[in-house]
Formats: sequence, structure tokens, C-alpha cells
Amino acid sequence: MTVAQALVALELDTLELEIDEAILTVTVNRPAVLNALSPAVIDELRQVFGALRETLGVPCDDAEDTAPDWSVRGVMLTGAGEKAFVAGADISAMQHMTPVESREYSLRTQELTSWIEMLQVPVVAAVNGFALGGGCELAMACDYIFASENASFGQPEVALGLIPGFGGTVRLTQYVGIAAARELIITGRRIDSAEALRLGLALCVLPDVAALRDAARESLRLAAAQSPAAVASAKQTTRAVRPMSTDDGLAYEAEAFAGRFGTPDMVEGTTAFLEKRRAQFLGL
Ligand code: CO8
Repeated sequence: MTVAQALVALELDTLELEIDEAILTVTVNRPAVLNALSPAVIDELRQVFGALRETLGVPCDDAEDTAPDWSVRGVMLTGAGEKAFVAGADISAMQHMTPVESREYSLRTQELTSWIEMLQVPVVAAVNGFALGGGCELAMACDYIFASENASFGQPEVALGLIPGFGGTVRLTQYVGIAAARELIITGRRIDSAEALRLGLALCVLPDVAALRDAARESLRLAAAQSPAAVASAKQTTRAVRPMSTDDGLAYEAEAFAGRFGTPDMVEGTTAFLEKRRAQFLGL
């Protein structure tokens, strides 16, 4: 069974999964509470992204099949309806947590965001409305963010006597720089899609939710036409070099670059170019 088949067989209460041409759409589906992240949502997201990270690019468990499993080539993460991507962590589920419980919750969710960030295939956040607190943090764990015109971003935790706990203090700074991140976190103010675009938080803004999902899917399809092994290496390398000095980053990149030489996908990609035909990648 491929990971795509295993995923659609999962019984999930808070997420909807759909696979179309190897693009997986994961929809957080609690519209009555603006898709707020309850512990159940986090557990189900961990099931989905946990299964993906363990199986993508390795032979599937069918004994006869030795080809790597690339049955999912990209993931779109979005929220149900038109009003919200995710309006944050579920405040009612969080209110009575002890410091010990909240640390555990924070660490489990941060681990999920790292799995998303390091996943072997691209993950695009399609932000269709409110992306607040944990919602903004979930979107920032993705490779990039596409937004609809009605999208609204923010880290409003200070209004609750809290601070971001799902990676916001780290990733918002990486997206928008230290001053803009501090200003947003300290004031808790919400920004619209135009300001998110200007700050570099959103990569592009689409006029409505249908156009947003089409654009995110098209971007993932473009990536899916490339060598999956090269895409995985490119994604892993851009993350690994980020905290490095220029010299260390360049040395790391040279190793990763060299690591692609002689691989089946590199041989196929370069041969196909020279033979003026479309490459048929194995994903190795
Ligand atoms: N949690 C729980 N319920 C929520 C949440 C939420 N984050 N957001 C909205 N809802 C519920 C509302 O309570 C309401 O429920 P009901 O209909 O039963 O009253 C329903 O969704 C609809 O919401 P509104 O009526 O408020 O809709 P509006 O259009 O008037 O307002 C807003 C929309 C502006 C998005 C407003 O709902 C709001 O401010 N929501 C809260 C946003 C927020 O503060 N998010 C951050 C939460 S904290 C967080 O994410 C921290 C992450 C790190 C934690 C680390 C943990 C250990």
C-alpha cells in the first residue's frame, strides 16, 4: 500500500484529505470555531505528516515493490470555508492547562511544524481568511504562503496574556525580519493580505479562495514535474544552510550538489535535456 492509499484510509474527525494527481490537500475542518487548533487537530496533523515523513521516498511496504514511494508529490494545507485558515490554538482547550501540560503541547506542536518544514515534498499554505496565533505559525512552517485577498495574519497571543508557542518567535523573524516580527508580536495587531505581501510573509495574493487553491495547486504541480529526489535535497539544503555562516553554507551546498551527481535522476534529467525529451524520473 502506498502512503497516498494509507492516508485516504485514515479515519479523521477534524481534517479532510483529498489526493488529486499526487497533490494532497489537507483541510482543517472545524469551521464553527474558525478551524481552531484543538489537541485533536494537532494529533491528526501529526498522524498525516508523520506518515508522510516516514514513507515518502522509501520503497513502500509491499514486498514486490522496490521503487521509492512518491505517491504524494506536494501538499496544500488550508482551512475549511472562506472565513478562516486557522484562527489560532483553541483557546477553550488551552485555558486550564498547567505549565507542564502547556510545555508538552507546545513541544508536540513545534515538532509537527518541524516535520512540515523538513518534509521531503513541498508544502504550500493556502491562507483563506484568518491565520492568527497558531494558525499563522502553522502557515509559516510551510515552504511558502499563498493568500486570498481576505486573508488576515497576526500573532495576538499578548492579548491573552501569552506569547507565541508554536514557533512564531522564531519563524516570523525569519520571514519578516526582527523589527517587523517584534512589532507584530508586541502589539498583537492583525495585518491584511496586502501588508503580509509587502512584508514578505505572503508570497502572492489571489482575488478569491477558488483562485487561491488553483494557484497553490499549480505551484505544487510545477514542483511535481521535477526530480523528486532533487526537490527533496533542495528543500533540505535551504533549511540546513539558514543558520550557517556564508562559508559553512557554501561548503554544505557544494556537498549536497555533489551528492546529486551520478544519481539515476541526475543521469535521466541531463540525458533527457540533451536528447530533447521529457525526463522520466525514478525519484532516486
Ligand atoms: N479558539 C477557540 N474558539 C475560537 C477561536 C480560537 N482561537 N477563534 C474563534 N473561535 C470561535 C469563537 O469563540 C466563536 O465561537 P461561538 O460561535 O461559539 O461564539 C466562533 O469561533 C466564531 O468566532 P467569532 O464569533 O469571534 O467571529 P468574528 O468574525 O467575530 O471574529 C476573530 C473572528 C477575530 C478571528 C475572533 O474569533 C478571534 O479573535 N479569535 C481568536 C484569535 C486568537 O486570539 N488566536 C490566537 C489564539 S492563541 C494561540 O494560537 C497560541 C499558540 C501557541 C500556544 C502554545 C500552547 C501551549
